[in-house]
Amino acid sequence: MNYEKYMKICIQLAKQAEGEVSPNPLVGCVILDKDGNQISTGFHKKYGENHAERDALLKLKNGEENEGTLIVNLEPCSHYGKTPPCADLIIERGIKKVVIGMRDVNPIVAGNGIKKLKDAGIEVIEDVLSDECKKLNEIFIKNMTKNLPFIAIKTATTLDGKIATSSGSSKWITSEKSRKEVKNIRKRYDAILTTSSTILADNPTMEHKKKIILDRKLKTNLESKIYKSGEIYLFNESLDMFEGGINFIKTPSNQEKLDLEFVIKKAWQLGIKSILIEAGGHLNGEAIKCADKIYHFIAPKITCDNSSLSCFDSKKINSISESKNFVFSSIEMFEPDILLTYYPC
Ligand code: AOF
Ligand code: ZN
Repeated sequence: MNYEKYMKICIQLAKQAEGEVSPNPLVGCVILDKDGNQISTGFHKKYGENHAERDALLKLKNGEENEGTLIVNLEPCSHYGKTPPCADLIIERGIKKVVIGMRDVNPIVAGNGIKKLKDAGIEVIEDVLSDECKKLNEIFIKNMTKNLPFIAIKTATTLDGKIATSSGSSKWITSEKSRKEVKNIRKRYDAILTTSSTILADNPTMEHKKKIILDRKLKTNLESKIYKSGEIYLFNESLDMFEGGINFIKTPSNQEKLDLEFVIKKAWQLGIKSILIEAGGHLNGEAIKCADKIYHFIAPKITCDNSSLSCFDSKKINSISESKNFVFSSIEMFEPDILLTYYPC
């Protein structure tokens, strides 16, 4: 039986809820009857609502799932949370085989769902398209295993890695199609993060539900477009208060640079599970140390300008062996640009 085909459907279903389920995982489910015909699908649509398995099973009313197969990208849960355990419902409904993409990394489930199913005599097949399933839930995995938010960086450059000319001209390096895709990427993250330099240079709107702004010396004008919508977390060295709809968060002062680790830990305490950094070369150069993923749009342009601004800008290194290494994950066209996605090694 080609379960990979159905696991791909689970992943596609799960992705429909991107941006809606945090802090929970993205989960999709397919059910086959005993003859292998697809009879139902489901997915986890919104935080607090039915899990994918329950969503798919509850659509079936006449017992046609009896002795059937359930395919799901994450191990079914075994705990009483917002809903009763999915493993119990699967057993109750007489499913004979469960095909899983990856084990749950949530310590309250972690193997217990599989054990419950096996104890009830259900055959369990594990690790079908496990790499794809882990990628789908990379945020959830980082959160559960490290107790920290997932950090992604988005940048848009010319072929020579530049984000603006030396005079600051940057509109527009990438195409409208690329900029539209940025909006889709943003949706996957709880918060976006940017800096005073970016706000002062571009006065961007950056439509998003949560915005983290690094402005140590409070140089930005609170009338800037970015402050007009969303929940604002303004990290600075002088104020610690909530005023005018803005959460001012005081960071340690007398440091050469703003302590990004402090910001990330504080964000975690505030319940932020994932952050998309959209800033300039200096912050990116710092953030690269703690980044989990990079989205890099590249336009087919070359500035040839030796003092134009680079997308990752930090200390000088002497040898290529000191550079940070990455693995490419995907390459997509957003005419005429490309989007390269890569991960630290
Ligand atoms: C989901 N959706 O489809 C599956 C999940 O907060 P609760 O009670 O909804 O439980 C969340 C946990 O349930 C989650 O961390 C994960 O371990 C497990 N499975 N969660 O939100 C789903 N299958
Ligand atoms: Zn569940």
